[in-house]
Amino acid sequence: MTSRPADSRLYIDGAWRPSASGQVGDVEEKATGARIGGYALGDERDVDEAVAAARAAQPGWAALAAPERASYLRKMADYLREHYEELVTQSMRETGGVRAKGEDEVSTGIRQLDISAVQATENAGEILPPYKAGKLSLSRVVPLGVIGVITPWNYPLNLAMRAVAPGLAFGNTIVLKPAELSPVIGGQVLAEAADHAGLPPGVLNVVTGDGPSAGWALATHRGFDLVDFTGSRSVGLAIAAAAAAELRPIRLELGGDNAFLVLDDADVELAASSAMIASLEFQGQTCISSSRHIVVRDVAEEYVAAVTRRVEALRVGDPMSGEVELGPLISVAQRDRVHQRIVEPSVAMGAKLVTGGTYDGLFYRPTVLTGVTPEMPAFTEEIFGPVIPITVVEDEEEAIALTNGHPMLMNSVFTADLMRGMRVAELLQAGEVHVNDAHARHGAENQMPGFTRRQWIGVQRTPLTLPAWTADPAGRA
Ligand code: TXE
Repeated sequence: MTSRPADSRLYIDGAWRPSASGQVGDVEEKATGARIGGYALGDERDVDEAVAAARAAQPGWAALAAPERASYLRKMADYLREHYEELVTQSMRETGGVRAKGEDEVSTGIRQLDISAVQATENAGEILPPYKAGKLSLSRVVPLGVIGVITPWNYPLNLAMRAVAPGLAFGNTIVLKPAELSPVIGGQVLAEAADHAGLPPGVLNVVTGDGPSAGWALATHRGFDLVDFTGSRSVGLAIAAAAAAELRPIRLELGGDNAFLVLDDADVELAASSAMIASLEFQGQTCISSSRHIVVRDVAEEYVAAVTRRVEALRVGDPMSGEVELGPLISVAQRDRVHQRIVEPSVAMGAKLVTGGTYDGLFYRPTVLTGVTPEMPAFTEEIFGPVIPITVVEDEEEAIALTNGHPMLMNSVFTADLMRGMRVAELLQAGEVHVNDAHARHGAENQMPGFTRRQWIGVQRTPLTLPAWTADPAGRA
């Protein structure tokens, strides 16, 4: 264990400090409800100071040679590697994920630092074909400046790192506000890594606190060149409306109502096994979770049976105390949302509860619903819980039509014919589509936003001939 204090602090301008209010919130272990620490409750005073520190640090940070910035990132990665086991455990306790999820989260965070360290030294811009003779035209990649980052609780370390690593690598400075449900693994740990790496003061600042106070102060602060938000659609909408009124730049990554298509020629057993990952990994609390299974009638009965067999065999419990596949949901609010806003109303509207639909505390039994129609919440809402809603369609065409028209991040298509899979993938509106696979994250990690913009510079290399009227009248013939 590091010498981490019981109550985490804010990290502003290279120094650890309590929040201006002096107040501390509870960090809970999700599976047991035990208090495992505290976190400083920052507010707008702390955000103001963090923005000022980031602003002051930015020109110097951007002026460093790219390999120097990269070496700081590598040292941050070293810190995470040295504390790997401890951080996996911290993630499991704070998020309620099983060990494989914790390992994925920490190792992805490390990889993001490694990748960004390389990318920063590779792409400084281009020399462009001159648009007129005698000109040298350059397109430089330059940092946006000071970035505000607000992150969620589901993959706290790597969703923060997805912004922090490339942001820092390209010369931005950052103020990070992690989710209050996971402030240590999603905030304190990044600050520890920065501190360990000797990052210049102000380059990375971490202000923990609640959404409506620290979060909103950050989201609406005018000192940022961009605010990057990952979280719920409702908060994203409020941030977008406030930003639009003042023309402040933002980037939002919200949830998705992702689809899992099983076509008539699919390997049904493979599809059913993949469905466990697609919909139940981390209890379904992932923005890329499949929350609609759209299955062609020819294989529907077999698919429902194959999925149900697997779901019924899954073990749900405390990830720290034994072999389980599913841990607790993150909060009572999240559990109630899944049960009262998705499962119960869908059943009331005619969906059949094949298995699950019950809970004990935060432990929700994985659930299969059949007979789901496009009007039901199980079809129209992002679920963010361990539910597999199955909708039967007649053919591929109907499957594609029903899939599109929803906000989607990632889809899966199961078919024995890879060319057919490619063709269907091209017709789907998701940013990422997997054929015979789920949650594979092909390539997305290597294409993280770097928070950069282009600056074009044109230099006149040869003597310029200007029109006569621009000449000094005193010298005119
Ligand atoms: O998210 P919130 P919640 C979705 C998913 C889930 C729902 C609820 O649908 O069911 O969100 O999760 C900060 N101003 N996703 O309630 O509230 C908050 O402190 C500024 C999808 O936890 O959006 C936290 O740091 N900030 C997502 C962050 O916003 C505010 C992953 C996310 O919290 C704020 C998680 C405010 N007024 C949930 N209120 C994904 N895309 O992966 C809260 N925050």
